[in-house]
Amino acid sequence: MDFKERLAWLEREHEALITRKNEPVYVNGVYERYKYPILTGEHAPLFWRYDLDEKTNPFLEERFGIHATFNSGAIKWGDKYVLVVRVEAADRKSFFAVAESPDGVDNFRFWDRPITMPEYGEPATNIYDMRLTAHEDGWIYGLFCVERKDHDNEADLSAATACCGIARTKDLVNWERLPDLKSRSQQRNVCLHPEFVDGKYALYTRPQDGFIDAGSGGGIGWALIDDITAAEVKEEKIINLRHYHTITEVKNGEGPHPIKTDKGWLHLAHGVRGCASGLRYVLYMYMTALDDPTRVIAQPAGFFIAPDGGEFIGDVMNVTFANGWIADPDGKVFIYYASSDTRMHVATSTVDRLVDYCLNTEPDGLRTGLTVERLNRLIDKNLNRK
Ligand code: M1P
Repeated sequence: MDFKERLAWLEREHEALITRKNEPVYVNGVYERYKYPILTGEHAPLFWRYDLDEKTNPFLEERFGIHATFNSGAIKWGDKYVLVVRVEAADRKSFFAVAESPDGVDNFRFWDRPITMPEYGEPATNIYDMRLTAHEDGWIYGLFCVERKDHDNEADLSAATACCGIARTKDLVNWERLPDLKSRSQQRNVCLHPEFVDGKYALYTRPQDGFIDAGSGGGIGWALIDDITAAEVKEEKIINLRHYHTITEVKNGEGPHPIKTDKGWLHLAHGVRGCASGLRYVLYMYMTALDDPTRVIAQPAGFFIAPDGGEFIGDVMNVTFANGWIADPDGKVFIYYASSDTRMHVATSTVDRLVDYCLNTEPDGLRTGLTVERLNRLIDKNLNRK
């Protein structure tokens, strides 16, 4: 193929990928999963990946590898479903880019340019996993993980620190960077609650002992912040605890900000456990009281979404992770989740179905005998059905 033929072929393949119609394939009553990922590295525009000038790139070689697209924040933007995607280049650095779809499932297409995120303090080595919140103060906030080299451990090339970066915008293009969150511990998976609580900004936090290890962190935390332009965690309480021999034994973390319903706040989170093949990341849900977002009122046993089929495979195997969902005014919910730190998927449900799932699925009894009792209650109910 000469340059022109190859370019025409690339353009055809790229357009076919972006416009491919997705199909719901897995139905458990709680949500629908879809056959194809909604975003992959190959969805990135060709003009990000290739020098399209025949004079400087006669073989039409890829000049900028886009390796993965995952862990996206989400927001409804006018009538568009918009993701702020963690895009990882072949050099392992991730950055944010916006992709939009007309219906929340199909035709996700990247905006022309990635987000140029202003720096704060020491320039970040990496930034990722933005949680978007349209706050009642009128701004859209993006809270994300900022990774820097751990200068106390220069000799260890993988020693890093994690903290929460904070930026806000009115148009998703121009971002005002605010100071990073001050906290006694390292932080990842921090998310801003959409409403003021007692007149203050409220954060879901995830205190951790080190860059990877949540250790004594205990679970998902909560902190009230006086001034978002100088945010500091002064007091932090754990609102969603981890437990031995559960899906959250090693770590957990809040996903996107909770959805307000008339029965309480619906939360989506991830839980991590260890096994012989490494860490296993699954999604779970819980609900908190409307008048007190820190009081858990329901938490179904086990996972809500776990890796399935090809989702097991990727850069970091056996991972499902979500930091974005969109609830439409008609009650439809689009759950955006990533598999194995590689690609984005969607699952669809409704507020009513998710509330029903949370309120009517029994909690984890934390030991096998109670799991069998729970199963027998369901069997009795069904076998005694008239
Ligand atoms: O690799 C799996 C995930 O690991 C981290 O999540 P956590 O802090 O809960 O361990 C994050 O780096 C996340 O981006 C990643 O998907």
